[in-house]
Amino acid sequence: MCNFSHKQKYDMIFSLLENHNDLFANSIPLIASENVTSPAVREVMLSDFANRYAEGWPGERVYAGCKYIDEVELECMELAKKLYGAEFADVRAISGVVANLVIYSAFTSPGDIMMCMPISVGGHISHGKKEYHGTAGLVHGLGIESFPFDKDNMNIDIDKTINKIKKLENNKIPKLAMFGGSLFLFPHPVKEISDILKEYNIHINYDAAHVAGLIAGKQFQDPLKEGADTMTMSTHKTLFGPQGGLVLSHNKYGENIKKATFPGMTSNHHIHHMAAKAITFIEALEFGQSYAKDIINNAKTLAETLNELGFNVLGEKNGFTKSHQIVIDVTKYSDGGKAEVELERSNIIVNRQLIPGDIKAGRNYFNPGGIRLGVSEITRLGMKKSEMKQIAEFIKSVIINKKEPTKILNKIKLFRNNFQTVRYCFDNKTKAYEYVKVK
Ligand code: DSN
Repeated sequence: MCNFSHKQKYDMIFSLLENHNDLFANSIPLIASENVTSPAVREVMLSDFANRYAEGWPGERVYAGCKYIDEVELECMELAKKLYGAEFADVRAISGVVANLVIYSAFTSPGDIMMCMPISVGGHISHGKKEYHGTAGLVHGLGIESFPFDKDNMNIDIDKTINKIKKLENNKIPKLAMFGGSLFLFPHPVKEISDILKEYNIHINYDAAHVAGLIAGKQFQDPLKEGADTMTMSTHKTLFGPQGGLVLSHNKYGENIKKATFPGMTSNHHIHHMAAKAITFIEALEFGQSYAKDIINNAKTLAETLNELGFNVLGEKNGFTKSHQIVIDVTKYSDGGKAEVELERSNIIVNRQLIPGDIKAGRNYFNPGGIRLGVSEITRLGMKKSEMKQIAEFIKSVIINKKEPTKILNKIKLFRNNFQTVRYCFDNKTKAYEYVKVK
C-alpha cells in the first residue's frame, strides 16, 4: 500500500473489511475459539459507550457522565451471577488472559507455583511457563507444575495428579491450580481433585474460556459447585458475546478480585463490550440451553462421521467429545499446518493443533500432528446433523482424497447459502456477516 494516497489507503481498508465479511459468509468457520455475535450485540458495540471512560466500580467512578453506564454495569453483574449461579461477578476484565491475570494477582505472588495443563497437551498460553513466553510465567513470575495427562482419556490423570501433589516437596506445593485449557474435549475432574487441593490450601481457578457457553447452557460441568473457588472466561467462544473477559467467584473472594481488576489489571474497561456482555448474558439465559445442547450434538455427529470416514479422531474411548471441539490426528495424511492451509483454500477455516505425543515426535506448533475443529459458530448459524455429515465429507475430500481444494469452493458457497442468519437470539434484521455501513 506504500504508494497510495491517504484516501486510497482509507478506501482500501474498508474494502478489506468488506472482503473479510464476504469470506466468512462463504466459508465453513470451524475455529473453536470463535463465534458470531447477534445483531443486537453488534449494535451495542457501535454505541457511544465505546468512547467513554468509567474507571472503577459503579457508583465509585473517577469520571462524571457514567450514570447510564453504571445502570448497565450493575445489571450486567446481576445477569452474570444469575447465568452462572455465582455469588460475585466482575465484568470488567477485557479478555480471558486479563481475567486470568486478575486471578494470578489476587491469589498468588511472583515465585509461587501454579499447577495446570501443559501447552503441549492443550493448556492455554496464558497458563504457560516463562520459557515459552506464557503469561503466568512471563508476566506474573509463576513457576509451573503440570497436571499429569492421560492420553487415552484425553483428560487430566486423576490418580497421578493426587499422587504428584502428595509427593511434592514443600517448596513446590502450588498456590494455585488452574483447570481448563485450549484443547478441551471432556469436563475436567474438578470434583475428583478439589479435596486434595483444598487439603494443601491450593486456590482453585477454572478457566472456562472455551466452555463458558456450555456451562451457561448447563450441558458441561458446574465448576463453582464442584470445588472451584473462582472461574475465569472469555466471553466470545461458546458463549457467543463480544470479545472480553469475566471473573466469577464465591463472595469471600470478591474484594480481592475487584482490586486486582481495577486498578490492578485495567484502567478503563471496554464499556461497549461490557454492555454487549449484558445482552449476551440475556441471550444465554433465554436460548443458552438449546444452543449448548445443539453444539454438543453437532460436535458428536461431526466427530463420529469423521471417524467413520477414516480420520483418527482423538478421544474415541470417551465418545470423541463432550464439548464443542473435535481434534483429529492428521499425521497419516499430512500435518496440522499443511492441513490448515489446504482446508483454507476451500474456505474451511480450522486451526492446527499440538496433540499429545507431538513434542516427543519432534513436531512443533507450526507443523503439529493435529487440527482442532469447533462447531459453535456453525451451530449458531443453524446447522444440524445433516450439515455436520456434509462438512465431514468436505474435509475428507481435501485431506484424505487430496482433491484440489479450490474445486469444492463453489459447492461450499452453495452449502452456506441457507445459513446466513444468527439463531438463538431475539432480533435478526441484519445477516450474520452483513457489512454494516455507518459512515
Ligand atoms: N488461543 C485461543 C484458543 O484456544 O484457540 C484462545 O485464546
